[in-house]
Amino acid sequence: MVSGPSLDEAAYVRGGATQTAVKILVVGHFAVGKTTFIGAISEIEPLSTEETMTRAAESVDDLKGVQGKTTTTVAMDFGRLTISDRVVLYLFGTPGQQRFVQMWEDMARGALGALVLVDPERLADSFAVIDLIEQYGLDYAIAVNRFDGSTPRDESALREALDLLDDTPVVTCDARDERSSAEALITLVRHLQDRAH
Ligand SMILES: Nc1nc2c(ncn2[C@@H]2O[C@H](COP(=O)(O)OP(=O)(O)O)[C@@H](O)[C@H]2O)c(=O)[nH]1
Ligand SMILES: [Mg+2]
Repeated sequence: MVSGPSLDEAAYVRGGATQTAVKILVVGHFAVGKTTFIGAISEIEPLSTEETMTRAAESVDDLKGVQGKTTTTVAMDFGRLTISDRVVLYLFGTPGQQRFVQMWEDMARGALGALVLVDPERLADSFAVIDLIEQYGLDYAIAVNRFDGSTPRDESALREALDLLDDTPVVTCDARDERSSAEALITLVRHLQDRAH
């Protein structure tokens, strides 16, 4: 288990003002929208290590119901979002497939928390990633990426299916939309601040 820094410990001075750099993981299973999410909100050109899927990966990654998805993140996405004068988020998109489990060791280090993207139509696919989050002791919030045509699921059913604690925030977002994605991250940061106090 990795114990993360507190918000205050991450403070540094930039341009004469004290800013707090906060490392946040954006995690989720294959094709849940991590690259889309970071691309929608990053104020720097997002760094993405997408690579055309190899045939080998095709047999591992479940492509059912995900048409037109021909790339997968082999390592991670990286982006930055300033949410206030004081707080800058550094976002690391981290794949949730079990075969990336070794990467988590590095990614979780120094992370304050994680936003878990969830597809309401493929809830069972999120079990593995939530297990990883809990294994690394990261605080998290759930962002339900509402794909077109997906039926809105009631929150209590989703909480039960994912076996969430009562105080774990659940928000809905559209990973393509800057505003709703930023709101999901702000919900996470508030939750992390609450837990720190
Ligand atoms: N309709 C719709 N498509 C989405 C949404 N989020 C992601 N996608 C699409 O779903 C596919 C997988 O998204 P991607 O960001 O690559 O997933 P990742 O594997 O988690 O990085 C891509 O073709 C996206 O364009 C969404 O909110 N609505
Ligand atoms: Mg990706």
